[in-house]
Amino acid sequence: MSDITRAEVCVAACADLFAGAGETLASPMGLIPSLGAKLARLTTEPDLLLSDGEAYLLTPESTVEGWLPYRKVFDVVAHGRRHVVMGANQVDRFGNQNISAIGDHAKPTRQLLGFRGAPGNTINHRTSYWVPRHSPRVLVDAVDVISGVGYDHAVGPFHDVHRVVTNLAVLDFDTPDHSMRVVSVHPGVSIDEVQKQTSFPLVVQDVTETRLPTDEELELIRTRLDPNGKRDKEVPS
Ligand code: F8G
Repeated sequence: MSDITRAEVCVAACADLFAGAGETLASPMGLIPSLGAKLARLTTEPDLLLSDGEAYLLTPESTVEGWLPYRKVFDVVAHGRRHVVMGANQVDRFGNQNISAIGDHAKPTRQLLGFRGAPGNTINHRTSYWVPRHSPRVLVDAVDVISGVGYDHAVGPFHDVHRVVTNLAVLDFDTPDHSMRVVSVHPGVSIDEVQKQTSFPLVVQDVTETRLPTDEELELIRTRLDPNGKRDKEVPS
């Protein structure tokens, strides 16, 4: 088991995001969250629906199994049986996410993707984030612009920012004031390192080590889901 890579640990951590999801639409953005959603579907969550982000529902091996055009995605967002895993240029201690702009709103230094589906996602259904390079630039005290809504601006009963999975750790907001907490650090990573790469003080209590993928999961990742090892480009070991 000593050859298990950091990328594979991250894929299993992303699969665990969907634990108990049942018949839910998974909308993972980026390679590692997509591998995680497919892995969950092949193991613990056989009813998980996998969107290609355009018009189809796909099996883990990319066979078309359903038709889900954009307009229907909005219906599912509003209905709430969806779990999106978005990226983030910035995420702050209360789970606000920024994919819109960097710097002063009146005169940003960088224009990014825009708000996209982030506001609607975060007020309607479960949302998690994937951060492939955990650093103080991404894990910021307060985001420059709020795209995805965090707990200090939470509106309505369906707001549910679940977890942040990074290349170093798994974090959540299960604290009295919903500030970010370390759930687990990946094997070989220290809590000090996670804190050093984060711009705000993290809640640290009962931290465990992120689990390793099982033999079955490793076999699926290596032979069926990502035989060419693209995962190692997103998260080098
Ligand atoms: C920074 C920082 C930083 C970046 N601090 N500088 C600089 C300082 C960097 C570069 C420059 C660019 C339902 C739904 C939808 C839909 C549905 C509805 C969604 C219809 C679909 C379409 C729609 C949202 C989905 C994601 C995002 C996934 C990633 C990216 C990224 C990188 C965000 C992390 N902190 N950061 N800079 N989308 N993408 O030095 O400077 O800025 O930097 O759900 O859409 O509309 O709704 O972003 O930026 O989840 O995760 O990978 O833009 O590529 O290149 O890093 O080099 O130019 O000098 P990026 P990047 P320079 S849901």
